[in-house]
Amino acid sequence: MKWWKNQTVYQVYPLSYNDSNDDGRGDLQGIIAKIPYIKSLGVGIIWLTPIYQSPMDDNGYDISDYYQINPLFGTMADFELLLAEIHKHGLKLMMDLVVNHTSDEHAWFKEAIANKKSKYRDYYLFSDEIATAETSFFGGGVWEYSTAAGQYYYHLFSKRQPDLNWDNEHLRQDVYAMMNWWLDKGVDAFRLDVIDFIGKEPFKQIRSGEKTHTYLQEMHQACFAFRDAVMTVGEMTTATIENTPLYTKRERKELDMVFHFEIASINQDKNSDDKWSYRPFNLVELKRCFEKWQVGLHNNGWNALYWCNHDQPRVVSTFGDPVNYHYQSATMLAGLLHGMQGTPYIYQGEEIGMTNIRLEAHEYRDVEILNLLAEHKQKGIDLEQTLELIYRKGRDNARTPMQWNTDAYAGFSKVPTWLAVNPNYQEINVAAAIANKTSIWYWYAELVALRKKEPIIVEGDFQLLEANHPQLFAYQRQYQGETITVYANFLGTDLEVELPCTGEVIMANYRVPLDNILRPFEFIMWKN
Ligand code: ISL
Repeated sequence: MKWWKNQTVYQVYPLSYNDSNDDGRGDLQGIIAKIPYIKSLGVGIIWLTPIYQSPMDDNGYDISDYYQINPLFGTMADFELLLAEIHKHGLKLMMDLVVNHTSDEHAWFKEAIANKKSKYRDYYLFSDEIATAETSFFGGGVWEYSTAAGQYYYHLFSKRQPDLNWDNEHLRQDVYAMMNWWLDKGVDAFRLDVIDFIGKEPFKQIRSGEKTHTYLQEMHQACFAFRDAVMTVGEMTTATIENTPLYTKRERKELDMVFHFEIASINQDKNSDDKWSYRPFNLVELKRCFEKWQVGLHNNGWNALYWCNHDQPRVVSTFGDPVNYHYQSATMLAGLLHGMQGTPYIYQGEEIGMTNIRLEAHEYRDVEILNLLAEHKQKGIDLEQTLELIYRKGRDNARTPMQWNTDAYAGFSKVPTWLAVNPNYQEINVAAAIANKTSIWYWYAELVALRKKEPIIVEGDFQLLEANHPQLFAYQRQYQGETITVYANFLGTDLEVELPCTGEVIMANYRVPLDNILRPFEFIMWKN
């Protein structure tokens, strides 16, 4: 069995985890101090979002030097200590790799625009005209004029994130050399940012073409094949159940697993690729979507299971009820996901049920939100209306500082923080969660432990029960004569339903189940 199959990943967003040097922003020494905390949750792998040199236009997803640590976060010595401490605690480190694009401050790009003859010109994508009407993820078109270059360059994300030209072989070799440099240092895993786009054909408006597979196979040979056990997860907005096995089937030698977006975008307008569009989610559709991926990848790939990350609003705010049923809804949602097959990802603060935040327009920091505010202002759209969209889906919901205790700034820092702390830190914080044996935190720890203890959670198949029920989320897992059955009330009202009641209750967020009724957000797992 691959070493990560029964493990859980814990995602750290360094800017918001723990500030050790009182500048209002998190850093590597801050993370080092919290490794025992992370370890205590039982997880096996820490995923760090980018900590490389960066002007921070997109909080590190705009890298200006792949070989340097951003001084904001610390030094290379701090990084090496972090890695050593992670290994000392028996944990593994997953680095975030952003190689679809760089920062416009990367030396390659600076040379590319300064000198048409430079070999780096072809590391990026230039055009004499606006070649396509395609729009970028963060608003506006994908072609931006550079006066220095005298041409337009292509960017799928902010205009400060020019896309790399993966058709250039030298670029590819430079990237592989850099990846090997990190792997030689002892990094155990990579999360590959928007990796489906490396096979783009910008002039044909194709973002994820066949070439993505060619390059991933080449990368695999260059960086992973000769090493024991590097774990890789590709983030792909274009992943479907049909194309995902092509990335993850072992014999194809590409990646281990993929983050798809079908659950994360379940409350988005189906006919629109605008993430801000909204359509209330439908439980039957949500269940069917999970079923499709659980059944589709069983013995045919591997799921990356997540509700939350640094780009998504907090799950308890989206699907739960943080006001009336904070504990019940957070634990129900966690139980559903962690009972499935795949590798679960916990995003910092999810383990204590951190929630969304409502800020004033000037308090937002995310480039995507700032672009939206500017665009809507220009179009004359009412600010209140724009803020409603941001409250629901804005990425800063996930990026507020980690809530450690009831001290000023939630114990994250001693000074004003780069992004506001959620005022609910007085109730929702790690110290309170640890002090209360029946908190969300202990529920997560139990789920993480269960995966290590029960092969059925790792290996079992998946069968959705009562598929068309509008309020009940129920499923069964089977493996070698054992069965796990899960029943969950997805809403905040009582639900009369016949419960299976066979076997032993192994997880129950109301502890003692009643007969044939599920209370608001009640979750029960039986084993027999
Ligand atoms: O969150 C999204 C838009 O709101 C997603 O579409 C997101 O842009 C997509 O998931 C890609 O995300 C990754 O690459 C981006 C970076 O901003 C995100 O933080 C990262 O997770 C560009 O590097």
